[in-house]
Amino acid sequence: MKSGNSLASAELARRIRIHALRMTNLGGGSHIGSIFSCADILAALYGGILNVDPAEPASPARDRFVLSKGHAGGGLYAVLAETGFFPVEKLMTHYQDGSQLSGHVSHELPGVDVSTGSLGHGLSIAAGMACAGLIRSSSHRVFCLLSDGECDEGSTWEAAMFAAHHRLSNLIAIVDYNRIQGIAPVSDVIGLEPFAAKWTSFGWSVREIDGHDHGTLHSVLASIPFDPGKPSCVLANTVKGKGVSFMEDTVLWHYRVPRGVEFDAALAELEEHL
Ligand SMILES: Cc1ncc(C[n+]2csc(CCOP(=O)(O)OP(=O)(O)O)c2C)c(N)n1
Repeated sequence: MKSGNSLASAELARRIRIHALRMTNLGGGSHIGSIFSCADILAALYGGILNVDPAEPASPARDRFVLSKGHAGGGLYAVLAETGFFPVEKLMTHYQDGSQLSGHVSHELPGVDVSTGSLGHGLSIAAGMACAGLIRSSSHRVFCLLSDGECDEGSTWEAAMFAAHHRLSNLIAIVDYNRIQGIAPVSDVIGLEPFAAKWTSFGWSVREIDGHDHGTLHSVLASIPFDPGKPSCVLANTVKGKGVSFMEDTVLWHYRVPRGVEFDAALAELEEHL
């Protein structure tokens, strides 16, 4: 049975997916599969884990969140709007000329600290923010959501070494492990297994979870840091395109724009569930 927290967070994830579907349909740009893959993680973070306040988005004490897989910006915008950082109506300007809601994440919006989208940089930025927090004895934490494709990049592992060396226990990497990149499965590009063992050997404390299970997301993310003096890594096993049957686990829906009958069918599935 789902607790109140995880029920609310599952409903938030469903709203993120519905907004993102409409936003990508209207804007004519996508990464819908990437957004659906991490919608549950975003919902869990903003639905009770992150210490953030839409009334005071720049509070020095706030937890920081870096969406390193910045091409899923539509999902971040949707959860920020749903949790009160800006009006929900603004979401429909996504991908439009002159909009603050660019396809990749823009820090022009309240609640966003870092512009992202050039893959492979987010963990380095997050590690720097976490290091600064420790130096200043601040209690805030820094959460970074990465894609598996970014773990094929050397910069990610350099940041991982830095974080362990500096004992950044206020840093949390969540990897959206959907096993598909932009044009091929991860295993065909550069395989990551044994993935958990890699993070462990780099000095991180690791938990492997189902990244769509809200109860597990909440309980694991609430138990950070997993070990004193170590950065924490959550390997979240996910399905690209999760939530719409014909989009799930397909490379095609990494960037295809949902239109016409496909849009209608996807919306019907999302509106039916929960
Ligand atoms: C440095 C860089 N190179 C290329 C791209 C273009 N690009 C956008 S998404 C993507 C791959 C997506 O796969 P993955 O990183 O695993 O993310 P997922 O959407 O599956 O979560 C690429 C190569 C980019 N954004 N940044």
